[in-house]
Amino acid sequence: MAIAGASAQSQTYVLDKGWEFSQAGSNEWMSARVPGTVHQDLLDHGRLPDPFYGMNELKVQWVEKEDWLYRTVFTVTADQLKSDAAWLTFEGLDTYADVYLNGSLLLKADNMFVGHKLAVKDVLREGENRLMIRFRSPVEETAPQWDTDGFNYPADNDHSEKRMSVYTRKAPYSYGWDWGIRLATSGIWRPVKLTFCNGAAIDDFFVRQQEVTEQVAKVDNQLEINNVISTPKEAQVKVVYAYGEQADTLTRTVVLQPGKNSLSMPAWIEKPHLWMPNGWGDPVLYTFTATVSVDGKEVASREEAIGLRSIRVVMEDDKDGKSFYFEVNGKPMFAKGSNYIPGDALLPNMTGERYARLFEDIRAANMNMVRVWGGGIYEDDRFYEEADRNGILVWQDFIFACTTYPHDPTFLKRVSEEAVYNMRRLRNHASLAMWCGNNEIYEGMRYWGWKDKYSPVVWKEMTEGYDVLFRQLLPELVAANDPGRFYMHGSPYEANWGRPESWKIADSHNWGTWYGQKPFESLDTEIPRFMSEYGFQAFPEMKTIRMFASPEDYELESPVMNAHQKASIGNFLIKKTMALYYKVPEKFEDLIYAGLILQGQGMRHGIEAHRRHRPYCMGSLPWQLNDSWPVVSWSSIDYYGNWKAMHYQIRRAFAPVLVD
Ligand code: BMA
Repeated sequence: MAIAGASAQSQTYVLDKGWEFSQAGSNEWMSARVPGTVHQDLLDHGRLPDPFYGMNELKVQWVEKEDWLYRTVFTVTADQLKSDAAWLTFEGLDTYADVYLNGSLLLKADNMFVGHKLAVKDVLREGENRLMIRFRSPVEETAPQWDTDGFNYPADNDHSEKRMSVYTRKAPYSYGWDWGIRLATSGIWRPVKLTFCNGAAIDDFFVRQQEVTEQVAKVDNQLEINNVISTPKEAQVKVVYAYGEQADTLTRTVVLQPGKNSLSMPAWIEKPHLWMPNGWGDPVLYTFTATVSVDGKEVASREEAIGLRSIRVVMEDDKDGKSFYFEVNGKPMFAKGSNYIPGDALLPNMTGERYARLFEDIRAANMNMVRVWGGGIYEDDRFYEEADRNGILVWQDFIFACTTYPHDPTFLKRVSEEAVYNMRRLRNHASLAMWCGNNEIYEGMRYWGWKDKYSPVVWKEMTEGYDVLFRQLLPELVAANDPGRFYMHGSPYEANWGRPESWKIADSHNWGTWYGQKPFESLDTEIPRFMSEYGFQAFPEMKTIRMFASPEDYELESPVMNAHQKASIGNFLIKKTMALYYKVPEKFEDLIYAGLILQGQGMRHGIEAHRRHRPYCMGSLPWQLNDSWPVVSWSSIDYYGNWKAMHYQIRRAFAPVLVD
């Protein structure tokens, strides 16, 4: 691929062309998509059957056991090589990846959740440059860890005999879940970029909101400027913050030392236009632009969309127990939302249009919050941009769910890197409301029988590991890298759905209407302070079932339908609850239809109960919003974006004014 024109200013090129891939050892090269995954590339070349269809999931499992190579060639001009610096940026490599450029090993990546910015000026050549990445099998890579650990982690959503997912910083759901296909992918899942830089670069621009009221917004513009030449240089740094016709400017003249320079440029904005959650007003976004000029010439700039607002999570002991609610711009907000899982089992298939549509669906259902659940990923930038634009608060879990994890030094180092990387990536977003350590690990440790399953020595390891990760490391990193943002060790904080006393404490996951086999009316009395999960399954509509099954499969327990129902007693629970309310239809299509109505009515019942108990209860987040492939699940929107009856019912139940 040829890279166009040189310039005195910095230039960034996306390296998305000319890629090829090959199974290691085969030397058969085929064109590849970047960003992408090996599964998508094999599908494109007809080497894999559609994994979402029928029982094809079983036929594609071999892919995760292989190593895969990706390569491309790009051209660099003599002018470009004269730049002061050059970087190759990988925004995401999935997962164990050795990166070679012109024969030189640049990087050994081991965490899907971090990006890498590599200095390559000395490795680049005029003319053709060869980039190659070798992805090692995520399961073969971790097999020695599993073998020497001596025990099997309680990660029972990992649909494999040896639950190796815990060792790898890779999306947990890709190893299978109780709504998830197992597609343990490899590949260049986020963009690759090449930058030539002259003079200086803005490595980071954090608009830290220190205090925001209707009278004033006090922000600190924190810049990290990289002077890429070897001598000190005088520079003008400018920050412009603008909304509509209004614009203000801060300027500073500084001497940039070679390497990293940190700069703080505080600003007060009088009577700011506040960013408001959906339903409260406009989610106003200011444009903050930072520029660096040397000798009167602009050498670097960076723009951020900033919503000025205050968000406080109020978790305090009170007469009833412990509160849990979001206070936005000084006012308590009843959280109306849902739990989000990754939008696709093949993540690079998520397009900007799909993110935009997702947030239209969230907003249309009168929601003001979405929880990014810990078994998925730290989402794409586009996800948070949409959240900012739509006034949707994001509850962000760190990516840990439903199992204990190792806490050896290598693991902790990877976790630190990913936490810092993602906090720095996301902390400017107005929508980012909180960080939560994990999903349901504390709950699992206390109530899922793990203590009896493991020896006292192993159990001690596990409980110590919990404290190290979620009560020490992550909160310390949040305080240092995203000061002021609320952190909680895990969700639920303490409550357990079988123990009524605990519902008085912070957030609850109430699985009574599902695992507990209780009627929806139980939600009228089982009122938590904040319901962060509760749900009921339904099959997707027939239109979606037809996408993965043929008429001969249209039976509740047919092998194909069972391959798309990952919750072990799911069908039994659907029918059991249905029998409480309706005559259970015999015909498959009718059962599917009745199930959709049932799920919608049940969840609406819950939301109404939670809203009735405001302010004791201050939030209702059904499990779950969406699907990552066509499947039977708790979702309100299916994989293809079709609203289930539940999403319509949620829209009604979350209406601004509800007559009950
Ligand atoms: C919840 C989630 C998921 C799971 C769901 C349904 O508590 O956190 O782990 O998919 O239950 O079982």
